[in-house]
Amino acid sequence: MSVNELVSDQASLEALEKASLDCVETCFDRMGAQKNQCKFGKKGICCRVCHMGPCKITPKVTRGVCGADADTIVARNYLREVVGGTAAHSDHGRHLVLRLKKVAQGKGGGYEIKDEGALRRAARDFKIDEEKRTKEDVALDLANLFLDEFMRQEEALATLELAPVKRQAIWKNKKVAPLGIDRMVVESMHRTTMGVDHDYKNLMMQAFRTALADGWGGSRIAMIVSDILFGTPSPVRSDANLGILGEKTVNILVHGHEPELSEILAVVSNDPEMIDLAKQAGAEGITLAGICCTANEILMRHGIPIAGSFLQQELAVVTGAVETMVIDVQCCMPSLPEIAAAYHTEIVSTTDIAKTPGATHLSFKADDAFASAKNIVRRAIDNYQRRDHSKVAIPSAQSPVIGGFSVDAIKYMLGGRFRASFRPLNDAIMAGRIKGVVGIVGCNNPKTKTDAYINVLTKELIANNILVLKTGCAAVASAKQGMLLPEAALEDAGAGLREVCEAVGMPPVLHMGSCVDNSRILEAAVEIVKEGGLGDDISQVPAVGIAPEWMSEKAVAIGTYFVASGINVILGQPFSIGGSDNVTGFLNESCNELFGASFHDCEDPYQAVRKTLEILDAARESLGINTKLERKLYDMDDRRKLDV
Ligand code: SF4
Ligand code: MSK
Repeated sequence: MSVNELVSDQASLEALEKASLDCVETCFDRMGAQKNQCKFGKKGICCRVCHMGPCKITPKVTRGVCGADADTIVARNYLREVVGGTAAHSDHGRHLVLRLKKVAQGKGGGYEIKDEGALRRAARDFKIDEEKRTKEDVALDLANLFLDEFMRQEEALATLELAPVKRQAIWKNKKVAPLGIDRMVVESMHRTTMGVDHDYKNLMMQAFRTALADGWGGSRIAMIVSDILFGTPSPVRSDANLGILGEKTVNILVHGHEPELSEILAVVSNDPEMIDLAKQAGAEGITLAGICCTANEILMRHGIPIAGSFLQQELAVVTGAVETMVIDVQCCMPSLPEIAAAYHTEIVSTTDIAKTPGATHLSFKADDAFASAKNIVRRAIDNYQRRDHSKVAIPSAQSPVIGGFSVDAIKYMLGGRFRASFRPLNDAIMAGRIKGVVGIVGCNNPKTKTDAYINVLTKELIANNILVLKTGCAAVASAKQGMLLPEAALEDAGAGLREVCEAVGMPPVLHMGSCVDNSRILEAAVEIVKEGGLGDDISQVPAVGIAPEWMSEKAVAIGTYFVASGINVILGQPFSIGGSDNVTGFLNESCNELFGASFHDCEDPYQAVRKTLEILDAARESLGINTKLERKLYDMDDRRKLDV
């Protein structure tokens, strides 16, 4: 395959060509080497939960040794994927809550409560008395409440109460309201081990229950606590793509997901003492940039540039210009040290739960965060002197980007300081200027040309007057194309969406953050419901979630909690469930009756646009707003009648 068929953007193209010249193998080569990937795995009909197996299901052999059929095996495998995603997001959340607790106890180790307003708002949401109390006292109560969310044995999660009451009732009636997050993960692993739960429907309901513990529990908690500790994001301008690497600066990349270390590195890399050291080493300064979701986290809060997305992690090293790549958890390829060995780059792993052979392990001590961060920066500066300039080729491509659209920031953009609200958005949807809202989320996957589906889809949606919210690597894909700028509205958006974006000065595609920030999309959906005029449950809002190029178990969990929350989800490649018609029918059809939403497979972006329009039109039809109406203002009386 030519490199043009593998990647979309010029920087990746150039780096991939360089990798080939440097005889460096990347995931694109390894994808090719995999040739025909396992058909049984793809269909979800390979079982290895006990050692009478592994068993696979074929037309002639319809049961495993124990008697499990395709339905049981596919449903068990699906639930285990949801568990993997839920565990990843939620463990991230747990680490942040533990940090908040230490900060509240005065043992924060350099961290502090950056957004007291966010803390007090969260406290009020969970009925914690915050008036006339110190922020530390309030933070301690909130941290304890969140820690209890992981441990609850018999009570449903308190965070579910952030959803509209109608949605909460659906979860209760269908018996999918999750108990403690840890309990859900443990119970799901128990139920999918040999000889326990064999009823595919029962297993699928547990998948929804576990995913809800992620979206409304672990991920939501991670997001709330990040905002309290590191600040609630607001719009900030920066740049994206490999071209942000400095020819003459010490380049440090932070890669992974948890923001604790990268937050401190953002400060330390600006420290005059460190910049002086870099100059003494012959560099002009220090460039800190991000890969994957850490990039999204530090872009949103510090305006630090994005070097690239998931499939650019190896390509960044191939530029030969990276002194240090700091990795923590999730989406960090084990191939990195081998690629780094072809250059001078040092891969530094920082968390004891995630070690990679060949990487230098420098255990990050959050209690002494500045010392840990300074040590990393000093090593990078030392390493600059080992850079082989004959091996350096930094692609020039980069695009400006605006990130930082938390729900608070969107409210502010729409209504200004004194009337911050979603009202103008709801009115625009009701009047037909905006057809609906779509969240485009998830990863890249070398099975398809990087970013191609995501970016065609994004352009088509905004041309159809659909406001697009983005997270994760899908957001980075659009950032690299210059689509996360207000100017994009002028060029690509339909007339109605353009009018709204121009009036408030916001892009038609909003960068809302990292993987755990998909819970911000749920928060936005709730705000739309609360604002009134578009139904009293999330399932009534003209909204769709799309994961065009997903690859991770986390995306499976995210899609599952979106559907359980009432948002239809379109997948660019189907889940590994094709071996069971019953499980496929359950996810693609039956769960509509349960949750008012289901999954849809659309292999190409144009099919996805058609499906999105169909779903949005149906939602608008049921709301009675599928014609261009005179603008009707929703008054206070109407709003009071809302049961949300
Ligand atoms: Fe085979 Fe059943 Fe064991 Fe799975 S649980 S590996 S189907 S015997
Ligand atoms: S980093 S999970 S590749 S979005 Fe969150 Fe990107 Fe997907 Fe990882």
